[in-house]
Amino acid sequence: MANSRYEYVKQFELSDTLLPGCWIVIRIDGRGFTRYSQEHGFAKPNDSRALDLMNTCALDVMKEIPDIVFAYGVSDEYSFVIRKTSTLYQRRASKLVSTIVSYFAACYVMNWDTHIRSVKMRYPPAFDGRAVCYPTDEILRDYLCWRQVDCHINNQYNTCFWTLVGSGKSKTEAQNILKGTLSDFKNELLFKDFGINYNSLPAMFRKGSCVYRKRVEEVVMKKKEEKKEEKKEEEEEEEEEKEEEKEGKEEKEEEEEKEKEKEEEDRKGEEVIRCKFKLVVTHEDIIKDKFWKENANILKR
Ligand SMILES: Nc1nc2c(ncn2[C@@H]2O[C@H](COP(=O)(O)OP(=O)(O)OP(=O)(O)O)[C@@H](O)[C@H]2O)c(=O)[nH]1
Ligand SMILES: [Mg+2]
Repeated sequence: MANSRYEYVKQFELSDTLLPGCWIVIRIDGRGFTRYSQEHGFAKPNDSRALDLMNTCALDVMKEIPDIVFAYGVSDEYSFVIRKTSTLYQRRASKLVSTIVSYFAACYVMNWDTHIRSVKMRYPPAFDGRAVCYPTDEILRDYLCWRQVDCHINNQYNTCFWTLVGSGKSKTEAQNILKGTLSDFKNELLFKDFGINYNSLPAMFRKGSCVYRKRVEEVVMKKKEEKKEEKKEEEEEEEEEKEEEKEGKEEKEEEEEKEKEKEEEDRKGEEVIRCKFKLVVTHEDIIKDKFWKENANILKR
């Protein structure tokens, strides 16, 4: 088919293909969520319903795009890690970012009522998004550490800030008390003045949320499966027996069959462990090696 004379405009579309062989992280962030959370009466500094809603949306995104191997969320942001070898949308940044960000926002609206039942959504949420490539596993892990450390610093500050405000201090007074203070001071302030043990606060607030496919072991009773197999086998055996009768086969073969049957009989009721990968949301430390050793499958993909 002949090209139209307007086809030349395609030359203005620049390539935005992301580097091959690198991890791709798409980070999305709620637009103007300081106001959005106020308008919808989110609890300060953390609203479990709003965070659960974000996690549900992240799960939905991961179900839709299997090339995402890990996601980490905190506050109004989520980072989605796409596997190194992915060729999804030919690794075009704009396609990847716009698909993930729009799907996430749509899921946020769709899932709102399940999580935030008592509040009517007053106006549509929006998210921005960006794509960044990380060339090695180590740098990817450092990226995720950066986000989790950020989660800790912000959460500890916000917990102190809102506890002080809740105790009657003005926002300026609370700011001045916390200005330039270190982590230990904040922990002590919470404990000594308010009897709050920071480490006993919900892990979702302190550690953020991880979404990934976890290797889980499932105990399956072999008996159930065997019943189906046995039925099939019995039918096949009957068929074979007819054939053998016809062919006049020797008794030896019949004995072998009986032996086999006996062995299978002995194995009935055995518990068999099957491995499968299940999408989970957890709130754990992703800075230490432990997590990555226990879930080595994530970075292998
Ligand atoms: N009350 C409450 N607010 C939250 C919660 N999670 C996120 N937020 C709000 O969302 C904001 C997220 O920070 P930012 O992304 O830097 O601020 P933003 O207003 O979204 O601004 P832009 O991202 O630049 O558009 C926080 O400052 C909080 O005000 C929550 O669980 N409870
Ligand atoms: Mg934001």
